[in-house]
Amino acid sequence: MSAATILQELEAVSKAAVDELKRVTNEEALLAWRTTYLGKNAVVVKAFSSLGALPTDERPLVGQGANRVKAALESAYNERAQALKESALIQSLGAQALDVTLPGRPRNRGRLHPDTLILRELLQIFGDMGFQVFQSREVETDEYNFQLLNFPLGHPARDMQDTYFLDVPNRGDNPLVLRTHTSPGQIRAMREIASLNPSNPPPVRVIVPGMVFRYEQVDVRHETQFDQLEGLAIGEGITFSDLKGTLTDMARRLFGPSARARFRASYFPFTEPSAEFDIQCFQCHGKGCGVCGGGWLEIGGSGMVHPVVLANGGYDPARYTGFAFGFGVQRIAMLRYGINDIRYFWENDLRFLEQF
Ligand code: FA5
Repeated sequence: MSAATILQELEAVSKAAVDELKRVTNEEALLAWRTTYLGKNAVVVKAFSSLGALPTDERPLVGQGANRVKAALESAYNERAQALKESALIQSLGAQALDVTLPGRPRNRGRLHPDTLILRELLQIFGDMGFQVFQSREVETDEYNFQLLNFPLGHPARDMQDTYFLDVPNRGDNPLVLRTHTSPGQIRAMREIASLNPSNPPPVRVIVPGMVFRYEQVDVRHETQFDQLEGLAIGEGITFSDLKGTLTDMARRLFGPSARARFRASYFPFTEPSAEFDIQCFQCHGKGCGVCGGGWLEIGGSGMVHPVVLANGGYDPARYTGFAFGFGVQRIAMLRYGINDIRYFWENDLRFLEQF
């Protein structure tokens, strides 16, 4: 075969190979293509072995031509192999994986529950005033939940807090209950602190946060399970003014200097005198609406610790006085964040939770 024929054949094969390569869409066909056009029987490989039969002066021409075609075919092969690899990757990831114009997918970030947020704020406020956190138990005895707080057996004031009793037999007049309020923590804190020095008990300044339970009709303001924050200060010379000053300061720090708060005479067996503590409603500003009823939202009860309770806690009522308060934490969060229904707190609806 002459050099001219070999070169023509190389050109034709090269063109056919490149055309065919365009139609190769999978790895198997690609390998077959490689065997045909670059394998040991390929035209380009044979062109090299035919060099010896050519006249010496034609060999460089054919050698260079064969090298050029071989390099072009190898480069076309590599390019196609890479393209096939990429399209396989795209398919395995899904077509949109490479749509660089799509906005990023935001990651869901955890956040604190409004209850936790408000509780932390309250702990900070009372911590600044020198109150320490005291943790009390959720399952209580009737004795601590009621009797030591001056609710004797059969006392009508027990009806103020509908109670969940635990079905534990043989407990007589002292059944186990889910605590209906955090006030039993008053007795437990007093007894623990008094026991440090029974003849000269140290002053008390504690707050008791925690879940409480009541068998109640659920509505916008009432849940069967909610948080309270109890406060207790015992010492010599503590008066009702200290209570007012403490709670008024708390209200200003929580709701701002223009917040309106009021004390309203009330009754609790374990405080005397007693007062409810109300904050003006965020929704109607005192006019009265579906959230508050009468323009004010009750956030807690308070009063001077009853002498019987002081004595039950190990403090001589002739020497010591004290004040106590107990707030509904969700009620405070409702006011602080403008939440108009207490049921949102435990529904776990992300549309609610994501707002905090
Ligand atoms: C008490 O529980 C008293 N232990 C408070 C107290 C402590 C008075 C110390 C004096 C001294 P009361 O039942 O009013 O009081 O509840 C206190 C607060 O808990 C209420 O003002 C309200 O903010 C909240 N609360 C009461 N019931 C519910 C309920 N079902 N759901 C949500 N919050 C409630």
